[in-house]
Amino acid sequence: MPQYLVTGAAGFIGRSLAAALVGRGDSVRGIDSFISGKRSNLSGLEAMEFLEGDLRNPADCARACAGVEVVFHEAALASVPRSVAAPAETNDNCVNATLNLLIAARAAGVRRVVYAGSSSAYGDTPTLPKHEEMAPNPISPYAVAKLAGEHYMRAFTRVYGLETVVLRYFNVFGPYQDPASQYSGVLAIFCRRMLAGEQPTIYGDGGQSRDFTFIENVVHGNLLAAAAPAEKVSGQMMNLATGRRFTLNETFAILRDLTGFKGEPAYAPPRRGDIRDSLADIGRAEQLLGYRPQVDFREGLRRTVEWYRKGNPA
Ligand code: UD2
Repeated sequence: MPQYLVTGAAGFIGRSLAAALVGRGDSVRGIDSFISGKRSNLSGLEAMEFLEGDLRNPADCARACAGVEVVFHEAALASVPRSVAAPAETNDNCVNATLNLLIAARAAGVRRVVYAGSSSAYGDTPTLPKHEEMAPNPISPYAVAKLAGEHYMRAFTRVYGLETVVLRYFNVFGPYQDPASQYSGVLAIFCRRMLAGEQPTIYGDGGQSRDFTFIENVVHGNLLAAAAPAEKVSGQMMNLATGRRFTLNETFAILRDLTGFKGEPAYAPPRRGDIRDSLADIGRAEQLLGYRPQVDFREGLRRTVEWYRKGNPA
């Protein structure tokens, strides 16, 4: 029986986490519906037991959770603009799916669920850095949906005693992030376009900033969250980020050096549902998990550009 379940195992973050678990010799099951995950992301994960399934379906959740000790819940439709275009779809795949998964996890005797939360929960409040005591202020349907999942986690700990840990990710980037969709993360899109010599588009004036977090830091935080003592972390929510922020204009300049792109960005009107600035206080994850960022932004970008330059994704 696998010890770990990774939902969204064919997606960017799920795939990376599953690879780390498999790499250290753990037994892992992955599930993905391929709505946004890619079959090609499963290559290299042959040691993982894979289920094609959809968390909107309770029977698939039950199959996925059977015999598992710890669940990493990474499956989601991860995009603010996608949720603006289709809020019900985001709700089904984030909120309903998460509730189904929790019900199945409890029924199967899963010990702990580690949940991929989102920095979007903080919304557009001017206070920086964002710390966990701040009242949530979700703006987009996506932010609402990811925040609802957080509340379900805490409720399942309080009411049923299921161990849950919420990690609020801040703009994760790195190898295996899909650059090809209009709903992709900005750095994946910029890497792909600039390596191809195509002009990237900045929505707004480019002064908006993000605590861009390299994927290895997120994997590291998840492994710590799975292993930490329940009395320290169960029912807790914490930021998972770097504690540094870069504007899109700064990011473009760094990428110009890394990719050799010669042009300027195009500027277009700001995106609906966007927030201006995002920066994490990472003190709580440091205190509760012993978390420290392993790879800084520039090094993460360098590795990411190299990955796309090699012709990935295949
Ligand atoms: C939100 C969350 C993030 C994660 C993500 C879903 C915040 C602060 N962050 O990311 O934690 O949950 O949703 O994967 O809420 N942009 C351009 N040009 C492009 C594409 C994007 O300028 O071609 C801009 C976009 O308008 C935004 C910034 O880049 O200002 C980042 O956009 P994103 O879609 O990469 O991520 P974001 O911040 O919505």
